[in-house]
Amino acid sequence: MSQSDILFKRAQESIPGGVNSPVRAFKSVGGNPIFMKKAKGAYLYDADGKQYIDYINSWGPMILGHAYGPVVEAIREKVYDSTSFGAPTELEIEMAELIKSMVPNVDLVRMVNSGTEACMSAVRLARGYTGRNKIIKFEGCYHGHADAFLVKAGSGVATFNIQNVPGVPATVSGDTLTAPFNDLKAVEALVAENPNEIAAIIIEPVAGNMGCIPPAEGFLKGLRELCTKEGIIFIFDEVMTGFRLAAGGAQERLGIDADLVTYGKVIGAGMPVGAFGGKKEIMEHIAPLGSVYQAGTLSGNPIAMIAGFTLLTELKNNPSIYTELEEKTADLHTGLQKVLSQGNVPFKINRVGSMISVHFSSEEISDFAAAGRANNELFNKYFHYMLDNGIYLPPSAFETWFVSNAITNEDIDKTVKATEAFIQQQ
Ligand code: HOZ
Repeated sequence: MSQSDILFKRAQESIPGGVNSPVRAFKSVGGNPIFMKKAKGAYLYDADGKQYIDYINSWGPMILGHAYGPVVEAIREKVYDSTSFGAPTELEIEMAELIKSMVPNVDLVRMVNSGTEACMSAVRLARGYTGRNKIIKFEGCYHGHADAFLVKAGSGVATFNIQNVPGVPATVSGDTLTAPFNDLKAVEALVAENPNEIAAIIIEPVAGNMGCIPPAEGFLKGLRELCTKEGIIFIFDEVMTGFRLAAGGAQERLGIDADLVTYGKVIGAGMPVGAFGGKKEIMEHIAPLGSVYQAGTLSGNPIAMIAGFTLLTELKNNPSIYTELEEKTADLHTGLQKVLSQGNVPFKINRVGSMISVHFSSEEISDFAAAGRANNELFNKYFHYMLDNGIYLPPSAFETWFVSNAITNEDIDKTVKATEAFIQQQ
């Protein structure tokens, strides 16, 4: 029995399902989760000491790899000044100024503690600002686990095929309308059927919770125009794409401005942080300036702030990081494309920057339905083959892979070779 198996058995005695977030449970891919002990750079080390090349990277934030030296040092120095004040600090101003300098259409930004909180608060603000209740989200997009978002959601909700989440009142979920990702006409129809009732359209500009799905040409532009015309707040959930796809996130990379943007784990360098920000005219409705109430004792926590501030400063000052990340992930893409093409199994690889995923399917994967029609049983086998070979992929086809800049050419070669060996067996 491995240490992970022993720990999993013990964990189930005191933690629901043995895990603190469902996608970690390996429930859909089968087998027991691997318990991690430490990580450095591109590698994870489990409780048995086995090394893995990491393609999850804490679901995004480890852009420069795990235990990145300057981040570790900054935390170490800061922790002696206290782990929490519950009062304002200069560091919070510096963090807000840094975010504004990287994302020009953010005038004001409020720190929270997770991506869920950021998206939940942004939607409340949009509702408070517009005086409307309904929102539109996209099938397979996941904006955290707040009630309003657990409707046709991606990530674990899709992985475990949960149709209706008990505990979410129909009075709340009834105000969440959904459309297929990349289907502008369906959104236009929803807006026409609900005149002056839609407060916000919230979207992952590059979807990452049903595998990686890029926006189709003109889709985000069409949504932007529709929102402007109808007085709808356009919210970009950049929890995964923010500061990863470019210094200015998906907004910069795709050339589209949202009205509100939400951020998550990346701005805490993996610490529990989130934020939402946007135009002054909207943001000044948040308390204490306005009466849309939103609060948090740990918001702007000094340890989380110094970790995020250090990472974002590195990203801002070294634009070559984005070129390197792009090249490395493109090499991985090319390598996987080559070896998978030599097998007998249809497949599609989607990639935007350092977000990439493989679906075993003969059709384009441009929305949730297509992702669901792929051969996800085969993905599960692929996952385990890779795991056995020291490569840690997300334990679901309904998740994107994240590449860190700590990865080496050798790591990429190893990943491609393992994929080749797997596909030759099919
Ligand atoms: N898809 C999630 C991140 N956006 C996975 C992380 C989790 O739910 O634990």
